[in-house]
Amino acid sequence: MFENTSKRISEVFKKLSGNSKITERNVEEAVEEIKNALLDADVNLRVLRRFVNSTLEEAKGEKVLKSINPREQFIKIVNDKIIAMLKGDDEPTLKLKGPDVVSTIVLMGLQGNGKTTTAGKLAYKLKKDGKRPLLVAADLKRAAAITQLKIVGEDAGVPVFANENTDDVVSVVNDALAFAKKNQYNVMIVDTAGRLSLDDELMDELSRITSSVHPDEKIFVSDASLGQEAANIVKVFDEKVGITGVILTKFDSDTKGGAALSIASVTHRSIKFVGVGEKKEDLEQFYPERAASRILGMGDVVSLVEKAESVINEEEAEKLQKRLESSTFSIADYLMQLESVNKMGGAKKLISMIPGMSTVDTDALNLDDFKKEKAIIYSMTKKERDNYRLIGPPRRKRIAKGAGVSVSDVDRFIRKFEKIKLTMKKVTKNKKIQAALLEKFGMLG
Ligand SMILES: Nc1nc2c(ncn2[C@@H]2O[C@H](COP(=O)(O)OP(=O)(O)OP(=O)(O)O)[C@@H](O)[C@H]2O)c(=O)[nH]1
Ligand SMILES: [Mg+2]
Repeated sequence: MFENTSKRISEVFKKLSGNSKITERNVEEAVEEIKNALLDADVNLRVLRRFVNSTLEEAKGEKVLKSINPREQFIKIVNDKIIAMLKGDDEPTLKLKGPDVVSTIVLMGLQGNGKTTTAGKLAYKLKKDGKRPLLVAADLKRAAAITQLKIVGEDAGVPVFANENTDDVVSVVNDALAFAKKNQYNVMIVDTAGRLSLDDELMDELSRITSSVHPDEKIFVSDASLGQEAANIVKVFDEKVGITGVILTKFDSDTKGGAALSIASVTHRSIKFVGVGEKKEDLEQFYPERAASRILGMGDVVSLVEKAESVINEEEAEKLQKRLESSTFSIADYLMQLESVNKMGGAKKLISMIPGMSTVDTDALNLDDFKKEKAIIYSMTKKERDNYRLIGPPRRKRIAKGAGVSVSDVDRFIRKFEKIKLTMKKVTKNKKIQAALLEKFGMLG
């Protein structure tokens, strides 16, 4: 998502940095190129026109062009405009009642867009956040829907309220509410039926549910790969049933991002979460600011640091920090970093979040290098891992043989490690950033 767009936009910014002064013409050209990149990402035309006009209006002013850092000013303006494009009227967080009252979240949307899967992810997340969630099976259209929700619920460790002997969804949801109150659940997540198209029966059913239980959140679940078409569908639902926010699923798929880029501006509703895979953990809060910096190719430093934080625990980071300071950082430490990269769910994902790395073509990155490095390290003795200076030519030969690589592969790895060690000594004292940087070097040499 956004990869291609981000690559193109960072090219535009890079081109600007070649000029000592920026002219009106430069700005016009840059905006035109950004516009084309966004157009190819399938952004709604009206949204795009607003973006172009407001960016030009601000960026062509004297304040920008005559400033001492016109390029930075320009980037800031574009960044602000993209954030505005991605922001709905509400905050992207869920608005739920206090812990002693039952809140209700109704998930709605077209068939196969990911409602049931998202219900499970949301239940899992809320449970982790200390809530007592209850899943409610209100899809009585599809025979297997209840069974599917039960499987999802079991996986998330959250109970499912269902009644197989009725076709009255409103009574199911009301019974679920009574059940939740009685059993101290404090948030119901209602999985509703999907339809192939926008039909009155679906809207009517949803309206009856919502006017009966007055949900705290009415969330439209939409497949991100529908592109800007998603925005139009959301609009219809909002007009007919009323929604409070959107969850975009299949963000991990190879979509261009048009849905994410258009929904908020077209509907004024916020994207609250994005689904990034099929597993229960694959739901991320959507932050317009972070998405904007990713789109602009500036890397998502905050997400990166957060990710690094959750994987590398404080104690490990502390130890690492000490070693870095005393310059005893060893290959064994480096291996620890490599392992945590794997824990983070793939190098490619990570690379895209590192500032300046969005221009790296991740497809061309040979991730087998990773495996190779690991094999090399595994062929070292503990002493060698602790002190790489021991590794002279005979040892290199032995290691190469053990790892099934060439001696020059080992040489290259040692050289890279030396470089990392040197850089690490110089960089910031912030241990989270250090950990993040380590990974960057770990991958890119
Ligand atoms: N890759 C990926 N697949 C997803 C994501 N969310 C859902 N899916 C997949 O999309 C398919 C449909 O998901 P469901 O949750 O059954 O969709 P639904 O909206 O409940 O469908 P109906 O109940 O038939 O209307 C399943 O194969 C899911 O695994 C996501 O974020 N990423
Ligand atoms: Mg479903």
